Amino acid sequence: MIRLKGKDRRLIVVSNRLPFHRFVDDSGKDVWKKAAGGLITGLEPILKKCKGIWLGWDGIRTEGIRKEDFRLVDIAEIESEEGEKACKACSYQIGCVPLTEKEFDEYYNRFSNGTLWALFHYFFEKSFIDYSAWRTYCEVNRRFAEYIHEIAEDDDIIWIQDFHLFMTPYYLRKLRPNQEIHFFLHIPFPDIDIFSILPWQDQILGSILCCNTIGFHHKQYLRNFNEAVRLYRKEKTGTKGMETLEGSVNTHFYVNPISIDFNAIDRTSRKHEVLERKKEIIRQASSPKLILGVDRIDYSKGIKERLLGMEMLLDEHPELKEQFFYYQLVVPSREDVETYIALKKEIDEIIGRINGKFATGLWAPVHYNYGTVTFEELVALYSAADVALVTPLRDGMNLVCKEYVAAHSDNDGVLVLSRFAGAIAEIKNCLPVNPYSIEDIARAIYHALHMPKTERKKRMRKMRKNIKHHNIDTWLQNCLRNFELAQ
Ligand code: GDG
Repeated sequence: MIRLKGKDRRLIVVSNRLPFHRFVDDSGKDVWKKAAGGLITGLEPILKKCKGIWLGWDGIRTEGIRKEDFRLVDIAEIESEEGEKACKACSYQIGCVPLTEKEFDEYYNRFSNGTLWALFHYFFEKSFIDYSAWRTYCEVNRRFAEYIHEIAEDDDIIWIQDFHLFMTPYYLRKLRPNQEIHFFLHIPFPDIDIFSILPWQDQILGSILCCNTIGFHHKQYLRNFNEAVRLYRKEKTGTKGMETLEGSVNTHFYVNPISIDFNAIDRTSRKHEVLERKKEIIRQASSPKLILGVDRIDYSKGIKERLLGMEMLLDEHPELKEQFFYYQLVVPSREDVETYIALKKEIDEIIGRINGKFATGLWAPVHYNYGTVTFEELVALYSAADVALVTPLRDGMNLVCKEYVAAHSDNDGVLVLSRFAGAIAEIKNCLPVNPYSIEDIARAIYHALHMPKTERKKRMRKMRKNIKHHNIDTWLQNCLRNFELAQ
């Protein structure tokens, strides 16, 4: 429960995906696998504390939409691939919203990822306009709204997350004129020149303006949004075939950068098994320095450019051969989307070329892991790494950089961070880079590898203090303060 406006209220978080994906095994039994991603990292600690419900797609593509596919499941009851422990510690409910194969393709792959993700991350040349995909996106967003309507009580706080569900507030407001509905955007809100490319900008603005609050990670995203709203209100042509609901509430906008459960990561980094694993990783790396990259596979994360920076560094500084080892963890994502398949192939080829070019005896500069690791393993990797390379070409926030800092309870380590990650506004003691400039990346790696220990420690202490102070609890409290301010 969450205390808001003098009452204890149930929280219903709504996002495209649930924190667990469902699989059906050979015997027809449901098996759940923990999913990884920034939204899950940010929101799961909140659900664990407040209980409540998390609504989203469970990962199964159905043949049609049947009533029994919508269901509420208690996390403590499900069988997960990782073993019982993963679920027994939690006790919130998940509510499954089904998607068909066609909807998965049009709503998720084509519209959410192909159109919105690309455009909102400034890759307008990759973004495409597909009317059929837009219609399916609206149908699926309406389905989410109808399911929320079915299970919600009047006093529940409905908190809709991210760009996959831009149209859900509109359909939900029609069904529930007096419900408290909030929205948080986890990706950048782009400049007006980019946003205006979208033929459905009015519908999207009209829909999210049906919410009581809208939250952003960065003040620039709010500035861009304000400009879009100003033009929308000035030139208003109507929301094209939709009843105008905008104005039914007085929407409050706010900035609140999401964070991490600092204490949980810090505590994990001090655990005996994690410290042992850290030692083992350092031994296995068998080079004086370990550099780490952790990213979901995505062109916006700048993995390719980072590898080219690494290649330039080794071309210009052959004396660095055998002096470091670069471990790149790439988390599979959007594996059905053509652009992502092509990106993976390109990354594979670049890594092959770099290793072929610089390998000596038993040493090769890049170790590449395409998959996911457990939370403990991730913390061990972070704390073993002397340098973290977090160089997205554009990122709403980026939690990996904050996790790297939280895992360094030894107060050591250097963070190289992109100027285009939302996190740069808060993390002042990193080494900032232009992620499009491979020269800049090469220079920053060189600097990071040669930074004196006293400077490393001074910077790391300051970064830790900042992130420890603005953690996931303070993020939630700030969001709730903004919910209080809303009508
Ligand atoms: C979106 C926005 C914004 C990664 N590999 C493993 C694993 N992870 C976890 C990391 C981190 C998360 O995934 C990735 O978070 P990011 O924030 O870096 O990126 P997105 O997934 O793109 O998230 C982003 C975020 O939403 C929140 O608002 O910051 O800008 O794009 O937490 O730890 N976790 C585990 N194993 C892995 O192998 N356990």
